[in-house]
Amino acid sequence: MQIDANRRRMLGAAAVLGFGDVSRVVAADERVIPVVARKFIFVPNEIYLRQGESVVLELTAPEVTMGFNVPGLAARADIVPGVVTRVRLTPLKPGRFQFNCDVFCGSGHEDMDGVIVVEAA
Ligand SMILES: [Cu+2]
Repeated sequence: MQIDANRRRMLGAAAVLGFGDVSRVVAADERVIPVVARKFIFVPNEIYLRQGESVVLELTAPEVTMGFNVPGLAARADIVPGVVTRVRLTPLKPGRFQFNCDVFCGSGHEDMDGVIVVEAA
């Protein structure tokens, strides 16, 4: 099917580059990790992935609009209340990648951060 072919190409590109993309679709074999952004913490704020594993973060923000930014994995998204924002990550290198909220959400915003730990396959 044409859609499947396009989707495979997109996933292939993501796998080569190791970037994150904002997606509406979750494949059956992908691990889904819910992440809640609240004033002023991400829950969880430590996320463990395996090198080469494709996962989808399901981001929600119950209070106000938040940002989710992982510069080391080239992934970022706005998280708007009432909307589930999905970000696919396929990290190709092990390491520790800091993430933070990059949308000002009040005093305490500066402390909103966390880490994605990618374990070697
Ligand atoms: Cu913030």
